[in-house]
Amino acid sequence: MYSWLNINLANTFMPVDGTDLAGSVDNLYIFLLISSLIAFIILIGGMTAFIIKYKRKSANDKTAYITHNNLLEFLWSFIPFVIMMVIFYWGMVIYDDYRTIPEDAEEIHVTGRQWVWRFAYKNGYTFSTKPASDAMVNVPLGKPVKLVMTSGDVIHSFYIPGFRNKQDVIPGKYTTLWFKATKLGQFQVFCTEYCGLEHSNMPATINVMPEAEYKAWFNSYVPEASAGGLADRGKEVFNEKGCNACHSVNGTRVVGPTMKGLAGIKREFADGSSAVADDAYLRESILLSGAKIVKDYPAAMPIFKGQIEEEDVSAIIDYIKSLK
Ligand code: HEC
Ligand SMILES: [Cu+2]
Repeated sequence: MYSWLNINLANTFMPVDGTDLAGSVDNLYIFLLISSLIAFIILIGGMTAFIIKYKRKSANDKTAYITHNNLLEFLWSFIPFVIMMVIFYWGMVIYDDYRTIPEDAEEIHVTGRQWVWRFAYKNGYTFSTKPASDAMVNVPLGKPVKLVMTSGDVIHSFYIPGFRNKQDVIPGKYTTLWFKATKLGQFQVFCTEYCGLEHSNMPATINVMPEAEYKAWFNSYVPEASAGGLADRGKEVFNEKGCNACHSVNGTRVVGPTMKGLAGIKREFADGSSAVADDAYLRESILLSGAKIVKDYPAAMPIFKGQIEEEDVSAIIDYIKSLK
């Protein structure tokens, strides 16, 4: 692309593009850069030319007194308007792609803390970026990957320059980021929200592997005997915290609703509103039970905010999702 310039303009200014999204972001960026450059030349060049050409050379120089020109005024308003709308629409299309997460995306849980990232896979594989190790965030080539992220303390931000996407990681809620890697290799992750002393030293590395290799790695990982998968950990916490006293996992009603088949269904609340039981809803129900009271149930659930580690909340949610 841009071979008429004889250089790959995009990669001259930007890190290697590891996703299709990166390519589209770069194209828009190049368009903005070039259209700004052309506008700059016309504007500043024109101004300079007129200054020289129409310089008043003596006191009795007569210059034309022009108040307005309808055609010119229309053109210099309408042409920039059209260019702005092109930029708006182009940006909207890219943004839509960036925010619409494919249904079949691989899910990885991410927790940010001062000053470490922790990753948890469905198969029970978890690792932290500190103390320093060679562990990398393995992801498959050409398959959508969804990061479900939260923070254990302050706001962080998960930025993958090579993928041209980033998302704030916020305490008290889940945010998501997705990508589909189109190049093999390693991509650097930075924290891009100032989060304290070691903020600049909070890297992680994404490792894009061929799909078959990723699958083999994913399936061959055997969690340590005590740990089990993410859902297994969730089951442990569920029983440890006494959730099982009020919630069954087999469909029967105890004090609260059963967890069986809850994930993804529509819930109706005492106040007449409703919502889909997605990750965010489950998280809120677990930590801040009073926020939404399920219809026909008592507001009997204790508040668990501050009682359960973020990692364990993710594990419980995974457990609930496994109870089909
Ligand atoms: C003292 C009983 C009690 C305990 C203990 C309890 N819950 Fe609840 N829970 C309830 C009741 C009652 C409701 C329904 C009313 C409401 O929405 O608050 C509920 C609602 C929920 C919901 C929303 C369910 C739905 O159908 O939409 C989830 C999820 C949930 N609890 C998870 C948990 C988890 C996880 C734990 C343990 C950390 C837990 N609960 C501990 C009583 C309890
Ligand atoms: Cu930071």
